[in-house]
Parts: sequence; structure tokens; C-alpha cells
Amino acid sequence: MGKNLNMRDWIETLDKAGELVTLNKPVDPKTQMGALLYKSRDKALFFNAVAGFPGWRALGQAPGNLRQAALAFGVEPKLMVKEFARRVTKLRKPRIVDDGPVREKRFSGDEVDMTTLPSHIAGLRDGGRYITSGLITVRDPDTGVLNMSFHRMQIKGPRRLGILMVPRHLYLIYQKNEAQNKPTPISVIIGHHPMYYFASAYTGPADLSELELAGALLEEEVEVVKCETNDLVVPAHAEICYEGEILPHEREEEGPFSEFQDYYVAGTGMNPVIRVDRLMMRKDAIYKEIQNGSEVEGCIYHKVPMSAAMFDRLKTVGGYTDLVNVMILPGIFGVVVQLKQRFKGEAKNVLMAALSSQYLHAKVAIAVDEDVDIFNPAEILWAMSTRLNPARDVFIVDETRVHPMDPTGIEVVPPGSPLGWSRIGSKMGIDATKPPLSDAASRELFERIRPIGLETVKLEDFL
Ligand SMILES: Cc1cc2nc3c(=O)[nH]c(=O)nc-3n(C[C@H](O)[C@H](O)[C@H](O)COP(=O)(O)O)c2cc1C
Ligand SMILES: [Mn+2]
Repeated sequence: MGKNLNMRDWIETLDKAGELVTLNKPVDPKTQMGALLYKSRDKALFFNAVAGFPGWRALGQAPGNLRQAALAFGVEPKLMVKEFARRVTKLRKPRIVDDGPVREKRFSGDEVDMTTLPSHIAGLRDGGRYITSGLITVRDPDTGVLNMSFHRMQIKGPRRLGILMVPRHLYLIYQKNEAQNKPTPISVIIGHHPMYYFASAYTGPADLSELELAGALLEEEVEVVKCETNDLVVPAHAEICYEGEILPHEREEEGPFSEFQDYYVAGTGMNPVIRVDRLMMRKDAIYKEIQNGSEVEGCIYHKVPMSAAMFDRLKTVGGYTDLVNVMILPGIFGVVVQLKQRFKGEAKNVLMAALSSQYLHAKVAIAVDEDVDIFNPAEILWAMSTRLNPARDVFIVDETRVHPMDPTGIEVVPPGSPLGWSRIGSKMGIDATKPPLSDAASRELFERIRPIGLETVKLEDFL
């Protein structure tokens, strides 16, 4: 028996670290919760009562920042991306067990009522209440591989949800099934250890099973129970789960929705629909809210796995680079790459790779040296203002595919269409590194000042 790390362990970890604030008065998920979550960038919030949803408790902004994310990995923030990249290599197959706490309470067919879940409204212009913490598992009909990914689901009725699928793995599987007039069976979990969320937001190859990746990140295999209405599985220690089908050839208005860039530019339109057939949960299930926007929880779940996936890729550019760290910038369309540049041109090569990785998001990539604190935006701007020769160190590539939620891009294919959804725009690399190691003389000009005794001389000793 493993530890079966789950959301309750995570709540305890946050609490012990002084990262959790408990709200005892009832909070209205339709009019108050979004604001509280959006503003709470320092602490995670535990809602002991949700107005209009008797008996429910909920967790949000957990992790709400990189410090809390690093707590889940048990390392300091600047080592987290490397630690993620290290764990990714040790995939673990899930273990099927007979029963688990997620099956304690069960509802079938018309007993199911998704409108009773205490999902909050994230933004003023949102189309309604959304399940924002749902991780969808699906089986590829050709390879049998189980894919798990994050998708917003709009609550449209007791058993009816709208879904947005950006053209990646779930959408590809849905299209294969739809071509044969078949529905796509899915299972969904709400509320689990953050490693499930990080794994689900990681974009790897299509045949990577994110359930195995969750096992790698947790450093123990995931226990799953078999679904009751389809041949899928569901993590046994989740708070809530449901089973259903994404229906073929059905499209309905979905959105708008507050997205990760802090805009409503978010694939609103004719999107597919889910019918829910089974809902199960722990007897005292805790709901998981995720607030979206820049530098809040939804953004943290993007930043950590994206940075780790890019770290893995960028260290192979040219066979090897002395890569120190990678961090996605606020709004997700930018990335900062930290390296010890050996030769002239090495940073530019790395920047080109950062602009065309498995993620479409990055359109601005900035390279900095090891002596820049990439977690401090002022330091990144300092490097750009003191180490950049704009005429030589900036390059722009026009007419490239950009992320479909990038409002600067021009939509070439609308959401919901067979080819998927796409925008065209441009990308920029900014090489804010100092001269490379191979040019020691020029490099010396960029040595940062260092007062004598910087580490040892302390103010307290002179008061
Ligand atoms: C908080 C959050 C919400 C997301 N919502 C969606 C969504 O609604 N639709 C979507 O297609 N991708 C969404 N994503 C992104 C995908 O989950 C992510 O790109 C994932 O890697 C896709 O899985 P795949 O690589 O197996 O296709 C979201 C990611 C996060 C972190
Ligand atoms: Mn996948």
C-alpha cells in the first residue's frame, strides 16, 4: 500500500506551512468567491461553507503561487522545474484496485445533478458556472493509451456540460470517434493532489499517459478503480468523479470564460457537449475551485509543467546546453530561459527552440544569464536594458502559428471546426545574455557589482 497522496494530504501540507486561510462564513460562489480567489495571491483558501450549497466545503488558490507549487515538490522554488523534469522520466503505470473513497456516494442516470456542485463563477462576463478543476481521462481507440487533460466544462443542465477542446490529444481522439459517429467515453475527476493537475497540463507525445506521469510526479503509482459505464478508470482517492460521453456531431454555444491570459478571448462559440451518466464522490467530498487569470491558480498549473517540458527540450539544443532554469512569464505567452552561454549564437538557438516547442503559447522568449534572478521581473528587465543590443539581439518571425487564445493573433480557423482552431501572428526572441564564456574579455564588462562583504556584513550588527 502506498501513501495514496490526495487532496487531503495537500491541504494538511499547506496548513502546516502556514499557507492556508480558512473562511468560516458562507461565501456565495456566484457573486463572491471569484473575487476572493482572484485577490488571494499569497494564501490558499479553504471555504468551510458555500452559500446555496449546504454541506459543501471547497478549496481554491492551492497552489496560488510558485512558492506553494514548490511545496508540493518539497524543494525550493528555483529548483522546482529541474525536479519536475527529473521526476518525469520515471513513469509509473496505475494500479487497478477494487474500491476507493471516490465511490462512497453514487448517482446514476437521472439521479445525477451536476448543478448541485458548488462551482464558482470566475469572471463578470463568463457564460455561467464552470467546472474548472475537471481532469478528463479518455482512451485512444487505436493505441489504447489513456490520456488525461484539463478542460473547462460549462454546467448547462443536470446531466449536460459544454466543453472546450483546443486541438490536442483529447480533440484528436474525439475526432477519430466522431468520424465513425461514435461518442467519446470519458471519466473526470475533481479534487486531487496537485501532481494530477501538473501532469494533466503537461503536453508530451500523444502516447504519453498522463496517469503514468502523475505516478512519476507523485513518486508512487496511482491507484485507480474501474468505471461503471465504460472501460475507463478513475483515480480512487479523488474527491469527486463522473463518467459520461462527449457526443458526436453536437455543437452548442459555450463561453465566454475568463482564461489564463486574463482575457475573455477564449474559444467562445459552437463547442461540443458532454452527457453525464454517473456521478460519484466521497461521503464528505471537498470541492475544488480553480480561479483563472494571470498569476492565479489556473496560471500556476500552466507555468510549472510548461517550464519543465521546455527545460527538458531546451537542454538538448545543439546536443547540449548548460541550461540553468526556465520560467513561463505572466499571461503564459512569454518564457524566460536562463543559461550559461558557451558560444556566440547558442542563446539564439535556444530561443528558437523555445518559440516552437510542444506548446504553442510562447511568442516572446527572453534569454538571460545565470546571474539574473528570473523570479524577479525587475531583474529580467534589468538584463534587457543593460545587456541587449536591440539591432543585433532581437529577432522576429512573422506569420507563425500562435496560441488560439492569443488576442494579437488573427483567427484563421474558428473553434469547433474539423481542423481545429488556429490563429496566426508573430514571434520574437530577445537575447539579453552577456557575451559567451568563449569571449572572456568582453564578458568581463558585464560583471555585476558586488559590495565587499555582501553575505557577511549585516545591518543588525550595527544597530
Ligand atoms: C487550468 C487549466 C485549464 C485548461 N483548460 C483547458 C480547456 O478548457 N481546453 C483545452 O483544450 N485545454 C485546456 N488546458 C490545457 C490542457 O490541459 C493542456 O494543454 C494539456 O497538456 C492538454 O493535454 P494533452 O497534451 O493530452 O492534449 C487547460 C490547462 C490548465 C492548466
Ligand atoms: Mn496527452
